[in-house]
This record gives sequence, C-alpha cells and structure tokens, in this order.
Amino acid sequence: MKVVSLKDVEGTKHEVDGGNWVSKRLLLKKDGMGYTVNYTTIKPGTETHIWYQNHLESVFLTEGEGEVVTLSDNKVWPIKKDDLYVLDKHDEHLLRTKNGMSMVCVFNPPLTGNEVHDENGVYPVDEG
Ligand code: 9YT
Repeated sequence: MKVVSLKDVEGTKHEVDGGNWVSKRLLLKKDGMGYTVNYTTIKPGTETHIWYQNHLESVFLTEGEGEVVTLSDNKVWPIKKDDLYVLDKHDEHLLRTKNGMSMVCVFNPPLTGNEVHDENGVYPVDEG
C-alpha cells in the first residue's frame, strides 16, 4: 500500500490550473487502480462548462456550495458540503459557485494527469 498526500503533488505537473479550478491529481492511470482521484478547488464567482464524453465522474464536496445545471433538461441541482454528485450519463453541465468549493473527484477511466478541458469542456480519450 501507499499513502499519497496533497503536498506530494503540490508544485508538480500534477497540480493543474484549469482557469476556473485547480486540480491536485492524487491517483492517475500510472498508479494502476483503474480510476483517478483528484482534490479540486473551484474558484469563487465562476461558471464552468464541462462535458466528460470519455469519462464518468463522481464528485464529493468537502467545502462550500454551488449548483450543477444539466444541459439536456436545464435542471438546476443545488450542491453543498457532504453531497456527492454523480455524472452517470456523461452529463453535459455547467458548474457554478459564488463563494468557491472544494471537492474530491473520481474519474473512470483514469486520467493520465495532464488533462485540461478543451473548448467543449471535454477531456480527450487516453489512447495509451
Ligand atoms: C468538478 C470538475 O470536474 N472540475 C474540473 C476539474 C476536474 N475535477 C479535474 O480535472 O480534477
């Protein structure tokens, strides 16, 4: 087994600033677990368009509150500390917060580590 701490990835290439968010990538494809675990902070006053067409993601909020808008039905989902939101249909969505949020994000399949959203809010499929 092993223990991975935020300080192990802070200041490395696995701390990724996506503009509206900063993601510290704790577990990646190279770790062989079959999923990724990231600790992500969402900056206050942001709205982010996200559409993980190639990944499933679940997100557990450890701090803060905001909302998810699913674009297929324009439904607004309030989210707050202790909630887990589950994008089980590769849901295209907007992620909004007034005061910022902290969260643990799990991705299947795992990320390689360097992904930043493209113009459609998508991470590319890993061909490796
Ligand atoms: C909630 C979310 O998907 N935020 C964008 C960053 C992503 N969590 C990541 O790459 O860790």
